[in-house]
Amino acid sequence: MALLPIIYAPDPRLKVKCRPVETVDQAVRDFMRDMLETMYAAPGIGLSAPQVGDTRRIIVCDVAREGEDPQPIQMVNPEIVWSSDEVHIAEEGCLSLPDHFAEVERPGDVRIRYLDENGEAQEIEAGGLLAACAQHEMDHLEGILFVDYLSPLKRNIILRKMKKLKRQKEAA
Ligand code: K1U
Ligand code: ZN
Repeated sequence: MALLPIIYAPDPRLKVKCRPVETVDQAVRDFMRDMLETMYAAPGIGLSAPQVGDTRRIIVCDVAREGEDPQPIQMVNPEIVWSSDEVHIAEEGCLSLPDHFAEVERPGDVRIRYLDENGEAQEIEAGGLLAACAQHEMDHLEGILFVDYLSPLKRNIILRKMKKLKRQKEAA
């Protein structure tokens, strides 16, 4: 088990379109286990491979509330095969943009097709927080961050603050 370092924006590695996984083997399973461990430690409710410097189409989510049993979901090559016309607006955060939050509008319900940790094809219908989280993570696989949905003014304020934080960390 290993904690993986999370990449902070702005970083070109967060703007890359990820490539499909060809085979779900033990190395992929080990990587997804490390991603889950990293997500729980952060703490977060989701994590995508590019956030830890990997260009494969892999995401993990767990939207269980505090006190509930964990409900980890590991998705390889996830695709949205149906989205509701109804949209939801909800506040989102991002482990690559720590301490920044904004409202994002997305389809409220989605059907997602993916390969599970055994390489088996699965389809789930997600709503609520899981729908928002899975769409946020799948955006990461396209190089899209939640700030890309904001006005240029709001996006630039957040990215400027992130650049300043990086400079301060480098100087420390
Ligand atoms: O992809 C990421 O950066 C993870 C991100 C996922 C996400 C959050 C909110 C809406 C959509 C997607 C996070 O997990 S940010 C941290 C967070 O939301 C959280 C942390 C601790 C407890 C509860 C939530
Ligand atoms: Zn994110």
